[in-house]
Amino acid sequence: MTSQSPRQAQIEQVRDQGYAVVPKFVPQGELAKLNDAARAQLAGRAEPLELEADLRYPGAPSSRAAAGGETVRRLLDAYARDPAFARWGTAPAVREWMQAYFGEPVLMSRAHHNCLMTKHPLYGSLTAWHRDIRYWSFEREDLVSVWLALGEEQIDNGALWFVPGSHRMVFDADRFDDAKFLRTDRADNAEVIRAADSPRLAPGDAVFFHCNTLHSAGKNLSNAVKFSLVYTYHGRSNAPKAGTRSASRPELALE
Ligand SMILES: O=C(O)CCC(=O)C(=O)O
Repeated sequence: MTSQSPRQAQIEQVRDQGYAVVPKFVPQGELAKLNDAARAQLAGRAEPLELEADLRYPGAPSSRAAAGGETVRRLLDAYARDPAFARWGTAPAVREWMQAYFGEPVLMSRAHHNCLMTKHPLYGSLTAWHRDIRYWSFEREDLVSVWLALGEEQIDNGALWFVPGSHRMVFDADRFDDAKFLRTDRADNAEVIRAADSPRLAPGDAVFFHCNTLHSAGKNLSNAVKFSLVYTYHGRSNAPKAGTRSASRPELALE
């Protein structure tokens, strides 16, 4: 019997559970560069930015004029912001993982995620239960994101929660609200969420997760900003639908 490589085991876990944590995915030296770039980018506040006040998820300021109204949630287009971010998004380790998962050449979407997420202690919001496919329009619902923890991520500073196996569950449309968040007023949804887990991430750990995996995240109750770099990939045969936001930006082929 041949034993499975660590990467193949991670891929099987994403197929089966919808997500997999890969410890120490980024070497220490590169992680330090990513952290430096992240802090410089937040201080520089170059557009395009998404502010907490724009989305107004629970815990966010009510407007840009309110206290904390300028709090950044996402620094968009991470790929173009800094060479360290671009290097990570197209790193051989990411490309090889994705090619092994999709079984074909892969592309990175620059229209979705492709961001540095910041979660701030005071005005950082919580994100309710959802599937990322709500953002996207592709031929097939088969995309995988990589969430890279630049620092510690745990329940107290707003880490992600996942429902194992939820990417394979079939839900009627009325299980979700108009914004495609899982409705919290339903006992059947509460039952699904009961199985959720929040993996603790160390700096440099990555979580790979499928676009249909139900996930959420809490508020940041610590006193430090949490930084995470997030990119999404798909196989070459799975094209974005013409005329949708998913097709609005040229994609990046990982060669
Ligand atoms: O950090 C968070 O609040 C969760 C973000 C998230 O789930 C998303 O952007 O899809």
